[in-house]
Amino acid sequence: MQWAAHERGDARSFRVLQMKPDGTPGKRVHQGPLSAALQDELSGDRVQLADFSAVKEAGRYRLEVEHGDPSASSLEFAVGDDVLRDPLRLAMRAYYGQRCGCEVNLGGGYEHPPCHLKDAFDATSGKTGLFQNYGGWHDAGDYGRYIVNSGISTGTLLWAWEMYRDQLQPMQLQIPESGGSTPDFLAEVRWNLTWMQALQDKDGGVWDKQTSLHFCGFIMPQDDALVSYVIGSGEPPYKIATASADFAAVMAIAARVYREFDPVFADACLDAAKRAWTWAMAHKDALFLKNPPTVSTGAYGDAHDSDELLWASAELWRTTGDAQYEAPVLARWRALEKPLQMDVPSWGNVASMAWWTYAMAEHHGQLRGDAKLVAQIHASTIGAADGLVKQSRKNGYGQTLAEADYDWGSNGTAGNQGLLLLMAHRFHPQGEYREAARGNLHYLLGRNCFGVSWVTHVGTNPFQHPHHRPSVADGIAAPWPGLLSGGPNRHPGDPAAKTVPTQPPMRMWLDDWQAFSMNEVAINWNAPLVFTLAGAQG
Ligand code: 9MR
Ligand code: ZN
Repeated sequence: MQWAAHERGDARSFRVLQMKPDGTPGKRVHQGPLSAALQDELSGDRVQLADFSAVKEAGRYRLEVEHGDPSASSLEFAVGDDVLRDPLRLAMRAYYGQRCGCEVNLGGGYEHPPCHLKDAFDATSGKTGLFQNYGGWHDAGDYGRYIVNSGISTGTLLWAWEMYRDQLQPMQLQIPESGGSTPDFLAEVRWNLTWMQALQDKDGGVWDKQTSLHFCGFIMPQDDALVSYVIGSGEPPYKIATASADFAAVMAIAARVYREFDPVFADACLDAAKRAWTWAMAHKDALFLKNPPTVSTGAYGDAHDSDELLWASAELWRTTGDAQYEAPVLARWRALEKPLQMDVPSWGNVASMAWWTYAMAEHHGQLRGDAKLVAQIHASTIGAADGLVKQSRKNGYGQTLAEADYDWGSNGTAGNQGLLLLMAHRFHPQGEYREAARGNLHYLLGRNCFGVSWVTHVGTNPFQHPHHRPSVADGIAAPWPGLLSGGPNRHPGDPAAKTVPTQPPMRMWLDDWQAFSMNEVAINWNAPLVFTLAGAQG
């Protein structure tokens, strides 16, 4: 582990002090030289590195730099094998805090009664009348629920289960289902899956979202009297190919994961997945590019559904082994004009999720896929991961983000780069990929130019003012726990964010609840955080 110190002038050495139980610094346990200073372009800071990986004894420490008088000192930090365990639990439990349609009680006053119980079909869905569908997770700082974003979020979490079950199965989340026969982690994810299932029409197609027509004010969810409408494209066939394909992918994963706990539910998931896939394949032109004129909640507009269809096909094939689902994957691969390339996943681009699930598909413990394609997936993943590792070496703070990554939700990108690195680690465990993924966690949890932890209630100096309605409206000073800030954005997208003067990209952040393009929280950013926290351990 390293500590990046940004100091006024260059210093030569540092020391690590162990904190005493009374919170004062105790004995010096380590000292060493600081690296030569480097100019970090992403923050504008002059950075020196302190390598204290020799400090292995669990405990709380502080780092001091000889720097004239008085000597400069870091915030307190913890060393230990289990330092990521509580952050993992909090980041996952945050989904319970996002639940819609039921009573939520996280303790400490973070609670609300059931919310958003008035539901109806909007004309854009092609139907009219009432609609009873409570549930799901509030997407972000708003109370909308969106299939596309639910797709990548629940998909990422279920992958975390498939890959890091040892970390996740023992986790106690203190949710209403705790103590039942399904592990807490899966019970929480099922809450959102059940909501998603209700957005599937009888013909197999899936609507875009269930939200009010406009965002409500900064009020508690139970005080939001707006009707939650099922919203579609506003023109036939009303349902959406991207949403339907993401839905199919997630339900196909769920069919694998829940089978041992609830085969009836697993069967329902598989059936829903197949019907959504068939609908999406037959309606590739049914896109949701922007909101219909009557609606102004989040759009998650996406002009390309080929990546979602690829993901749905690959997951269904992995679950069933049925060649009809493999065929589109092989066809897409053979039609590629350039070598296969692994992008960092995002809500709008899930192509690499498709390739990775293809490469992980097993049958009786044997890899099932075309050996040549699997080899190409491995190689291109390693290539992309090598690029990230190289970038992290250039950065003073050791994260893998480059300048272009400092967009809306850059902290989510840091999480998804962690996911890519952990895929590389799976394909090539000898590499440094897991260490680079850990580097992104250090960055998110405090090793950044603000010395701030971007996860609420985690670390010595967590951020305080997320764009998150319950955190603002509940009358409690501290925000709801376990939520990841969207993070720095070099393209400020709201009036509060626009008050930040133009600076190096990492500095384009503000701990202000109004700055939604920099400091909102979202289920698709917490999911790769959970994944990376789970995969970085062990
Ligand atoms: O995460 C989304 C980001 O990629 C987009 O640039 C941005 C603007 O369209 O929207 C983000 O998603 C928001 C969604 O539309 C509504 N709920 C809050 C989401 C996070 O800010
Ligand atoms: Zn709600």
